[in-house]
Amino acid sequence: MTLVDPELQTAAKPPYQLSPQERKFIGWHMIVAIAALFVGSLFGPLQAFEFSGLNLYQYIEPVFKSYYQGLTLHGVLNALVWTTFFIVGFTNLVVIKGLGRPLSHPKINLVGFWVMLIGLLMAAAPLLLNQATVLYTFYPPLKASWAFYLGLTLVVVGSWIEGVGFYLSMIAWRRDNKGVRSPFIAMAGVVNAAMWQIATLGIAIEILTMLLPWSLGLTDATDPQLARTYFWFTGHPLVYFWLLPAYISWYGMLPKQAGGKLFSDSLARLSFWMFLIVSVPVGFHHQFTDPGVPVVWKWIHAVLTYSVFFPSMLTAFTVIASLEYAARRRGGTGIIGWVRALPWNDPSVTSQLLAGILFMFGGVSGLTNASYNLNLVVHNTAWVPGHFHLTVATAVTMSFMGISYWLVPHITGKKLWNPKLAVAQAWVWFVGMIVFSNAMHMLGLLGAPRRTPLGEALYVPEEWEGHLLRVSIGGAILLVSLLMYVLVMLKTAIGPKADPADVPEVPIAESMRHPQLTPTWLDRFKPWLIVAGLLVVLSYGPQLVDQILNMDLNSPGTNFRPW
Ligand code: HAS
Ligand code: CU
Repeated sequence: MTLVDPELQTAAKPPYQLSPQERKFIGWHMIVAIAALFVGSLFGPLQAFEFSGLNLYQYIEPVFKSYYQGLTLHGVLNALVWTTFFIVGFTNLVVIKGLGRPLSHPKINLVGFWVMLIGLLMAAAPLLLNQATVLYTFYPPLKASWAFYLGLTLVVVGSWIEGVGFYLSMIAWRRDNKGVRSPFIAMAGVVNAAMWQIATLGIAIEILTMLLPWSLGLTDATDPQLARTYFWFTGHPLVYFWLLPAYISWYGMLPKQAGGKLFSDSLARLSFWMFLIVSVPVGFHHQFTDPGVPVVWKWIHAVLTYSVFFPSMLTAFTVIASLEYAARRRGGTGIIGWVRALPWNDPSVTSQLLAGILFMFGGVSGLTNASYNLNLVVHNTAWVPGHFHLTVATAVTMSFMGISYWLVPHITGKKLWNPKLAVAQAWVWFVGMIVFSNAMHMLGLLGAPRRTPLGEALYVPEEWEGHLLRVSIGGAILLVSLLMYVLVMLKTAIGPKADPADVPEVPIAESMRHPQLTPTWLDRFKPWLIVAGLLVVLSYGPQLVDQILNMDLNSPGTNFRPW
C-alpha cells in the first residue's frame, strides 16, 4: 500500500557517511561524557551505603572531605556533564545524518566543544579541592569558588555555540530544499538546542549578575530567593534537554531497530513543539514551598506542568504503537504477548525498552510532585531523588547507554564487544533501579529528608530501616551494572577494526506515512518560537520584575560552610 505519490519518495539516495573528522569529533564528546559518568557514578554507591551505616567516606577523607563533596561530584558529573556532552555529541550526529550532509560551519562546533571542555576543567578544579561543595543546584548562600561558576558558564556558552552550528546547518538545508519537510531527527535535535538556548538564559543571568560578582568579592551579599527563581527558570527545562535526545531515539531510531516504522511523523513533531513552548514556563513547581513566590504564580505553573505532561503521554502512545507494529511484523501476537517478539537480544533495544518501562513510573512520581498538595508532603524528601533516578538516571541514562551500543561501534568502525554482557548490563541496571528507587520513594513518604547522610542520624525510625538497607543494595547493583557498561565501552573502543559489513549503521526509522504528508505547520520554526517566547514572558515576566525590583542582597554567604 502506498500512501503517497511516488515522486515524493526522495529518500532513495544512499545515506551520507560520516567523515573520519566527524567521527572523531563526535567521539570526543562521548569520551568526556562516559568518563564523567564513570567517575560521578562511583560516588553514588558511597551515598547509598552510607544510608545503612557503612561510611566509606572515612577511608577517602584525605582526598574527599565529606558526604556533601561526594554528593556534589555525583550530581554535577552525572546530571550535568555526562548528559550535556552526550547530548551535544549526539545532536551533531542526528543533524549531520538527518540532513544527509556535513555541518555548514563545522569550525563553529569545534570552538563550541573547546569552550565546553575548558569550562569543565575550570569547574572540576574547585570541585575536587572542596571549594565548590554546593551541590548541583548551587543555591546561595552556599558559596563556591568563582572558578566553579565561570566554568559552568563556559560549559553552557560552549553548548550555545554548538547550537548556533546546528541552526546554521538547518537554515542552509532548508534554503536548498524548499518545500521539503525537514528530516525528523535533525529537526528534533535543533528544537532541543533552541529550547536549551531559551532555558539557559536563567542561569546565565543568575551567574553573571549575582553569583560570579559575589564570589569574586565585588558584591557583599546575594538574594537567595531571586537566585532560586533564576535557577529554576533553567532547572526545569534542563530535565527536558536531557529527555528529548532519548525521545529522538525512541521516535526516530528505535522503531527501525525493532524492525518497524514510526507510527506518526506528525505526532512526533507535535510533541517536540509542545516541549519547546511549555518546558520553560513551569519552573515554580520546584518552588511550591518558597515563601517569596505568590501563590497565584505557583498555581499557574502547576497548571502548565500538567500541559507538559501531555507530550510525554503522546510519546508513550506513539512509541508503543510503533513498537507494536514492529513486533507484529516479526510474528508477535496477543494483546500484550507481542512484546515478546521485540528483539530483546539487541542490547541497544533492550536498554531503551527497559528505560521506557521505568519512565512510566517516573512519570507517575512526576505528576505527584506537580500536584501542589502532594508536593507539600514529598518536597525535600528522599522521594525526589527517587523520582529523578527513574527519569534522568534511567529513562535518559539507559537510553543513552542503549544509543552508545550502536553509536560507539559506528564511529570507531568496531564491533560491539560482548553483546550478551551488554544485554545483561541493561537488566542489571533495571533491577538495581527498581530496588533503589522504590526504597527512596518509600523513605520519602515516611518523611526521610533528601541530601542528608541518614547513616549519621542518632535516631532513625524503625520503619525506615529496611528501606535504608534496600537503598544500599540497589546502589551496589547499580555499581555492578555501571562497571559492566564501562567495560563493554572500553573493550569495544580498544578492540580491532571490524569488517565494514559488521559495523552497525545509524538506525533511522521511516515513518508509516511519508513526511511530505505531515502538515506544514508542524515543520515551521518561527511561529512556535514566537509562542515559546510569549509564554515565557507571560509566565515569568511579572514575577521576575517584582523580584528584581524588590531584590534584597541580604545573604553574605562568607564563611558559610557547614562542612
Ligand atoms: Fe521531574 C523534580 C515534575 C519529568 C528530573 N525532576 C525533579 C528533579 C529532577 C527531575 C532532577 O512538579 C529534582 C530537582 C531537584 O534537585 O530539586 N517531572 C515532573 C513532571 C514530569 C517530570 C510532571 N523530571 C522529569 C524528567 C526528568 C526529571 C523527564 C529528567 C530527565 N519533577 C517534577 C516536580 C519536581 C520534580 C514538580 C519538584 C519536586 C520537588 O518538590 O522538589 C513529567 O514530564 C513526566 C511525564 C512522563 C510521563 C511518562 C510517559 C511514559 C513514556 C514511556 C513509554 C514506554 C516505552 C517502553 C517507550 C507521562 C513516554 C515500552 C516498552 C515495551 C516493552 C512495550
Ligand atoms: Cu521540574
